[in-house]
Amino acid sequence: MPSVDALPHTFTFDPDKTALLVIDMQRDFLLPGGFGESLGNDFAQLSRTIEPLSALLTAWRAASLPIIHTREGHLPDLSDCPPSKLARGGIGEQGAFGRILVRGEYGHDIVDELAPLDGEFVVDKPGKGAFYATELSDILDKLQVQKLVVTGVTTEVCVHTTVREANDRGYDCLVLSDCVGSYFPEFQRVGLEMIAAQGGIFGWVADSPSVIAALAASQEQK
Ligand code: TIU
Repeated sequence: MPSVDALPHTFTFDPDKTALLVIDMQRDFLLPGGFGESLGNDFAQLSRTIEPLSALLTAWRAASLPIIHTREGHLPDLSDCPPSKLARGGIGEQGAFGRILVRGEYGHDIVDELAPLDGEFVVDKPGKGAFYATELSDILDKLQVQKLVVTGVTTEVCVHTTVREANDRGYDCLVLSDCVGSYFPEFQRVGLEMIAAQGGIFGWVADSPSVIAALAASQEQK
């Protein structure tokens, strides 16, 4: 069984029971001029994840393992956006790439480099967590998945919310440090530390080359 050097200790996974989760790699968060930058954030802190994530997707696809992409966003009439979220501004307003975080708009979709392929799941979520008001739980049940390799943005917001809930739901989560990003370097560092602290309180942390190597080794043994 593939095993990965991770914090706080080795992460072992059965590829047939493991899915790759790619959280919110959307233009509105990652591109210059997008929602993220309009909030005063440094988008480059996120865009550095695209290259390693692209390599990981290539390896994951070569192994024919399940891939689930998520997108944060709302219906055009914003009826699925809680008033409290709407009141904080941005959502639904006109941005550089269309209405911000509205489904169907250019900015809401995933960056070209990581575009989902046919057969991959795309889960639209109105919240920060990927389970709230989505079909993610049903997808994982059908796939008989027990472990998740988690990537995407941002580390301390949508990645954390999702991993914390996945952990409560009984999934072991491996978060890849080079494939998750925060606009704030300090939050990135501490966000990763929080996951693996206290003996892996809600997950494991490793990097993508370690996972790619483990996958390649397991393919060779087949
Ligand atoms: N996907 C996600 O993390 N949504 C956010 O709004 N993150 C921020 O850090 N703003």
